[in-house]
Amino acid sequence: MKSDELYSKAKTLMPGGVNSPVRAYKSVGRTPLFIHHAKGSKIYDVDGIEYIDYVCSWGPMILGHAHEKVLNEVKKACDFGLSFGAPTSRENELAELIINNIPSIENVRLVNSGTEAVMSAVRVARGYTGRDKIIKFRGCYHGHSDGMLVKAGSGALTGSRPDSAGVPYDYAKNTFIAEYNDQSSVSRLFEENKDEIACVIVEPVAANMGVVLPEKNFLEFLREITTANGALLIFDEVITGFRLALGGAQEYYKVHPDLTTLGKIVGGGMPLAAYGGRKDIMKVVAPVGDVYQAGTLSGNPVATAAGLTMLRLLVEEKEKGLYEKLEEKGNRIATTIRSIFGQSVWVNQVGSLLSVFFTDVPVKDYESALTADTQKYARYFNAMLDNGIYLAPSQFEAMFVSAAHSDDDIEKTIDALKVVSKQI
Ligand code: KE4
Repeated sequence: MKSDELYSKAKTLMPGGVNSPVRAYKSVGRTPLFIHHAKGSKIYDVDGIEYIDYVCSWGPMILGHAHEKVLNEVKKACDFGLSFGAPTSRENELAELIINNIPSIENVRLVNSGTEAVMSAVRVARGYTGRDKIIKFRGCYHGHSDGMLVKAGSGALTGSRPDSAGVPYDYAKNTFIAEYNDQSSVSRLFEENKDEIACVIVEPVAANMGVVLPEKNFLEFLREITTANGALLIFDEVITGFRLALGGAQEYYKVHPDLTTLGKIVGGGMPLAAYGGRKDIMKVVAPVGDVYQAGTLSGNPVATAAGLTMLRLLVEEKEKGLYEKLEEKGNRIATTIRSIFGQSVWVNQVGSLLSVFFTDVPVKDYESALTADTQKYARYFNAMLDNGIYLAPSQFEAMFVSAAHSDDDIEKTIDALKVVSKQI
C-alpha cells in the first residue's frame, strides 16, 4: 500500500506523520490513508481505491468535493495574484453574504481558521466586558488556543487546569468548565463568579464529543443567563454554520448569540474562517477599538473566492430544498443504523450531522458519550473502510453528509452497514 510507504516517510518528517492529530488514526489502529484526490461524495487514496466520504474534510464539503463552480472561481482568482495584504472587493462581498445570512452577525472579521476565530471572539468578549473569566463545556472543542485546552478544575470555584502540555496554568485558570445540557452547572458558575464572567462559549450542537444535541431550552437558558449576568453568549458555529440551515444553528434553533464563530463551510475548503456579531461589540476590534487582532492572509483573495462561491451556491441551493434534502439523507442513514444495530448503538442526528455511539445508553452529554465502546468503534471504522466507506477515525467525531451523496451512495452505505454489523 502506497499509504504505508508514505506514512513511514511522513513520520520521519512531521510529528506523528500528520499535520493534525486526528489524521493519525491513533484510536483506530491503522495506517492513515494518504489521499490522492476527491470528487463529489468520493475520495480516492494513493492506491486508487475509491471510498464514499462521510468526513468531507471535517465539514467544509457540504456540496461535495471539488465543486466545479468553486474550483473555477479559485482558478480565476489565482491569475490575479495569490495575496496582497490589502483590502479587496471580494472581502466586502463575502462579509455582506455572512451578515445577510447569519441572523446575529451585523459586523464580521475574516480570519484563517476556526481556532483563530474562537481565540479572537473570546478576546473581544473580554475586551468588551472588561472581565477575564469564561465558561466552556466539557467535551466541546473550540480549536487549540491556550485558553481552550483546559479541563475542569478540582472544584467549581477554582478555574481549570491545562489539558495540554505547554499551556501555563495562568492561561487556564480563567476558563471554567460546565456540563453540556446541565443548566445547574452553568448557574453555579455564575453564582460563584458573580459579575466576573465575560462570556459563555458553546457549540450549539456539540460535534466534538460525537454529536450531542442541545436539550429543549438549553440554548434559550444560556441566552437568558448570559444576558441576566452581563456576559456575552458565543455560538461556535465552525461546524454548524451554514450546515444546519443557511443561518446555522442560530436559525435552526431560533436562539441568537452575541458573537458567532464560523469556519469550514464559510471557506469552501480553503483556510478561511470568521467571527462576528453585534455592531456595538465588534466596535472594540482594532483598528476601531483597542482589542488587537490581525492576520497576513486574513481575507485572502483566493480563499474568499472559494468561500464566496460556496455561500452563493448555498443561497441558490437552499431555494431548491437543499437543507430539507440534507435532513432527509441524514435521517435515513441514522434510522437505518438504528434498525441494523438495534440496542447496541445510540445515534444522534440533526440535519446532515450525525454520530453512532457504541453504547446502549442514551447519549445526552459528555458523561454518557464516554460510555461508548471505543474499541468497538475502531472495529466498525476499519470494517466500514474495508467496505469502501470513509468515516471519521474516532468515536468522538461526526459523520457529515453532503448534497453530493446520492441515493446509490446511501444504498451502498446501508449494504456495508449490514455486512459490518455481523462482523464486529
Ligand atoms: P480549526 O482551527 O481546526 O479550523 O477549527 C477549530 C474548531 C473550532 N470549533 C469547532 C466546533 C471545531 O469543530 C473545530 C475543529 N474541528 C475539528 C474536527 N472535530 C477539525 C479537525 C482537526 O482538528 O483536524
